[in-house]
Amino acid sequence: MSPPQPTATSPRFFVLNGPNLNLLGTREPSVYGHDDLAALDARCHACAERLGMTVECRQSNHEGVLVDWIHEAGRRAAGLVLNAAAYTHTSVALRDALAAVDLPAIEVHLSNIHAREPFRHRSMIAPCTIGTIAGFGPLGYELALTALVERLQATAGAPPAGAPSPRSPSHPNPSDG
Ligand code: DHK
Repeated sequence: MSPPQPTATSPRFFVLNGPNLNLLGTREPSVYGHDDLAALDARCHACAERLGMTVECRQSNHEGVLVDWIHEAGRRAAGLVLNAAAYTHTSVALRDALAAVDLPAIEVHLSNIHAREPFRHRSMIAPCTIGTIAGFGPLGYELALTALVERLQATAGAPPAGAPSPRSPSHPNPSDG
């Protein structure tokens, strides 16, 4: 069975990347890999298309900009993939933004933060997310998008992806309904 094609009413997810991730490809490649941000975004778009969704990918080095984008996701998206990078470990503002919006969110990290320095073991935002995926490089974003689709379908009462006769929620994106 061919995958669903994205349409105007396809679920829209945001993928937000935090500080220093604009330097992917040249930044500590032994930790963060050799793919640059454009390649990561392209991978997310391709994955979204396979899943019958649309995705908006953005990156900022600024905490307040990320806060504004989380608010926007709350109005315009059906789910959020967030790599808050260093702000993961420090930002009450991002945690409060996630708590303020009624949006399923998944925390992603390219590296395995639990195998690194102790200050990376703590996440301020994890309690406000469905879950965390860390240590799988760019694949983690695809895993997160797949998990969000499953969550959306489960919430809408539809069978999980791969099951016969998948249904989409009638108004998948908040601002569309
Ligand atoms: C990215 C960063 O920039 C770090 O500050 C985090 C995260 C880990 C990552 O693995 O994607 O500690």
